[in-house]
Amino acid sequence: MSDFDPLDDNDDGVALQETKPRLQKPPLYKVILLNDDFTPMDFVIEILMDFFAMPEDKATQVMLQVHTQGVGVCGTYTKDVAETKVYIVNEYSREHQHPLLCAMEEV
Ligand code: TYC
Repeated sequence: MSDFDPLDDNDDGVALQETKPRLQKPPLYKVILLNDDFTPMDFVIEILMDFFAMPEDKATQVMLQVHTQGVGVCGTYTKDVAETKVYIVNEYSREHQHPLLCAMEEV
């Protein structure tokens, strides 16, 4: 006959504590633009509007921040999205023969 008794708690006195599943938040990356002396300001504004969905006034502000401070943040994204943005911006700049550099760094 089976030892299993449904009226017994069948835990042999061992207390089991359930662990809550905790999801880690994915690391985030800032996509940044670097200043140079050659890329036209209008081209940088166009990049910020077209690839980072900024309105013109915000794009102008960020472009001027890069121009005066050397670096500026375009946005913060998960790794895959940041990598894709960096890639398409650098490709687009290269296709238009501008030395504009886009990069990413962990937040
Ligand atoms: N410094 C450039 C100029 O004077 C403008 C510029 C701004 C270039 C931002 C790159 O990421 C940049 N034409």
